[in-house]
Order: sequence, then structure tokens, then C-alpha cells
Amino acid sequence: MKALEGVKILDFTHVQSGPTCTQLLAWFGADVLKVERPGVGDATRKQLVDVPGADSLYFTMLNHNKRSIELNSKNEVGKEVLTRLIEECDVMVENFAPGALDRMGFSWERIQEINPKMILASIKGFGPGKYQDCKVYENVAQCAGGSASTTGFLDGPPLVTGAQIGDSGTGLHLALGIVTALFHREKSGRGQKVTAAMQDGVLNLTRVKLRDQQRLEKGPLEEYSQFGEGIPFGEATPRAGNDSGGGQPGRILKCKGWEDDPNAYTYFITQAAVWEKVCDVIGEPEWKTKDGYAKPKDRLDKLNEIFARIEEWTMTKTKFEVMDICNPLDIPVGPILSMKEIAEDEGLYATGTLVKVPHPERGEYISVGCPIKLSDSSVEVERSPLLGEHTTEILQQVLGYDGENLARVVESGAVGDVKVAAE
Ligand code: CAO
Repeated sequence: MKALEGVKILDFTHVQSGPTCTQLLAWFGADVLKVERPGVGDATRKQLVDVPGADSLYFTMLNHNKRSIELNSKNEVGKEVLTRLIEECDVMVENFAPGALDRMGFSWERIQEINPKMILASIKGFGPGKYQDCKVYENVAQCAGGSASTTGFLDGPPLVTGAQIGDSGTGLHLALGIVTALFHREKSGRGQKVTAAMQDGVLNLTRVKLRDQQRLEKGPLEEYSQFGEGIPFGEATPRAGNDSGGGQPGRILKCKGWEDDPNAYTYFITQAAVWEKVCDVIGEPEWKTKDGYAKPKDRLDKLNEIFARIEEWTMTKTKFEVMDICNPLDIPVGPILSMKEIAEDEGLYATGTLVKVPHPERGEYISVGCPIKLSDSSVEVERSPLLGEHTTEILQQVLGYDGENLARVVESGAVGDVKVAAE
């Protein structure tokens, strides 16, 4: 039995943030019913198309293990079907623009009337306040959540990261809110509203930079490279390049082959506890005891010289050789892996972190499996549904529409172009 077996999710999500949340719940065993506009569906189905006529990777990689029902929630019969879905489901998840659900006629008050045990989970760009009505996308959240202003190099502009911390990050936050509310419902017997704002999610993931903002008010941030370089601090947490966030000096350094390979680099941390081993490995054993080098604080104004010397050594090794040499010595290093290298890593397939998924329209594709492993609730990644693939099945099996009633719903056009076999 899967951990969330028996939990029904009314999945009204689209694009990335909401779908990542409901995909996780589906992987843990919930029955996720994805509601999509008839004939159109989630906009990502047709975004960044690589196989003409087939659902895009953008869609397929975010919507595994779900069932799809086409439903126009703005016409009368559609509203009736949606009401039945709210009655039958435990959780409703949505990431529409602010106010869209109210405009559809399904306010939180109305949803509670229909099903007092319902948990309504929503992602919005901002929480209550001056920006609450804004539509928000990934990079807007990264900028508003403090990530962009603290990412990049001191002499360059703010940078957004490749990791989708605004969308997928907020989806993760919402998933935790949902299972917490389900746990609470076991005791209280009531549903509740769960909201996660993308700005808040990004800020939560960037909290060490708010830590530094407050430390900055008491004096310069001594572990930042700019301190050792004698560059004065401004009023706000600065961009710190590739400095490590935990206070131990770290940099990205070139490795053998860097001239031709844009990813022939390693991360290298001169962790204080293993400084002596670092000195031995790079061939500077005298730095272990030398004045100005032996103590972490004394090294801060020499980090450029020290890392230049370490880089002289890393440039004689591949990033994997650096890992093989340093790892047994507890010197923290990490190869910069390209997406190509990751996609070819057999070890990640063995753990289910990467999966190959067959698809009737596009053939086999690679996806990221469930990154969270439960020993008693295994995950089998199933392909994403075609648009409306389960419309009849959901109307009949989940909602109990049959015979004339089913024909009435289908003929109304509320559920798209569905063919119902004569009884
Ligand atoms: N039947 C009928 N109408 C439907 C429907 C259905 N099954 N599904 C959606 N609609 C309607 C909505 O009700 C809405 O109508 P109104 O504008 O009349 O209220 C309309 O479709 C458009 O929905 P939307 O405003 O949510 O979509 P958008 O493409 O204009 O905006 C987005 C997209 C993501 C910016 C917006 O949804 C948003 O801000 N969401 C919250 C934040 C978020 O999740 N952002 C991350 C997105 S991933 O980068």
C-alpha cells in the first residue's frame, strides 16, 4: 500500500509550480485527477514542443501518475461536475491567477459548504499585501524573494538560477502544507486552506542571505571574498560569486580540460578542519604552520593566492580525479556535472532518481523520478495522461455518472469531445 493511497486530489494546477506539487502526491499514491480546459489543456502541453503533435517534455515531466479529465468549469453542467468532484475529493490544489477561482464561483466559503473536510491548497505569486493581485512566473519570484540580488558576481548584474526555486520550490512547500493539513484533519475532522506564495518560498530558501543582512549591520562579512580583497561593503547583502554560504572559504576551480569543456570545473572548500590535508595534497606542506596561513582568520586576506595555488593543482587533474583524491581525505569537493553527464549516470537510474518513461505519442523520454524515497511506499513513475484520457472513467467510476445522466453531461459540451459507448 502506498503512503497516500485512498487520498483523492482534485488537481486544478497548470504550468510548473502546482503540477510539481501534485506530481509528488501522485508518486506517494494519491489519486490525482487533473482538470483541464476542453480541447486546450494545460498550456505547457504545447510549449517548447520537440516532437510535433506530441505533448511536450515540459508537460510530460511535470504530470506523471495523474489522470486527466477535460472540464469546462465555467458552464453550468461543468460547474455541476466540479461540485461533484469537490464532494468526492480530499484536497483541491490550484495555482490560478489571484481571484480566478472566485470568478468561477468556487470561493473558499462555497467549497467549505460543498465539502467541510476539503483542504484547499493554493499557490500565488505574493501573499496578502500590495502585490497580491499580480500574476507571477519563476524569475519574478526569484527576484522578489531575494535570490537574484544575492546571486552572481560582485561586479556583475543580479542573476537568476537554473534551479526552479520559485516554481518547483514552492510546489514542494505546498506539498508539505497539504500532507500537514491531511494529518491535522485526522485529529480535527476539518479541512483548511493552505497557501504558499512564491516570494515566500524563495525567501525561505534564501534565508542565509537574510542572516547575512543582519550580520552586516554589525560589521563586514569576514568570510566573504570581498572582505579579504579589501572591497568595502554596502548596505545590503552583496553578491558573493561562488563563495560558500556556510562561512568556510570555497570556490569553483578549473580542472584538466577546462579550455575545451565548459564544465571541467570542481567546487573546492578549504574546510578549516582539513586544512593540513589540503596543504599536503596541493604540495604546500609549510602552509600548515606558516604565520598568516595556519589559522583560518589569518588566511582571509590571502584567499585569492591560496585558491590560485589550489587551482594550479586541480588543473592537473580531471574533476573526477579531484573527487577521488579529496573525498577519502574528507576535503569537500564537487565536480561540476553537465546535464549530459547527469543524464548518462547509471547510478541515478539504479536509484530511480532518473527514469526512462515510455509514451505513446513521443516514444521513450528521460525524466527525474521521485527525489524523496520512502522505504515502505515505493514509486513507479507512470507516463503523463493524454488530454482528457480519463474523462469518461472519472465521470463513471469516481462520480457515478451513468446512463442518461452521463449522456446529458457529455452532450452539454462541458467535458469536451467525449464518446460514450452505448449501453
Ligand atoms: N475551464 C474554464 N476556465 C478555465 C479552466 C477550465 N477548466 N481552467 C482555467 N480556466 C480559466 C481561469 O478561470 C481563468 O479565467 P479568468 O481570467 O476569467 O478568471 C483563465 O482560465 C486563465 O487562468 P490564469 O489567469 O490562471 O492563467 P494565465 O495563463 O493568464 O496566468 C499564471 C498564468 C501562471 C501567471 C497565473 O495562473 C498565476 O499567476 N498563477 C499563480 C502563480 C503561479 O503559480 N505561477 C507559476 C506559474 S509557473 O511559471
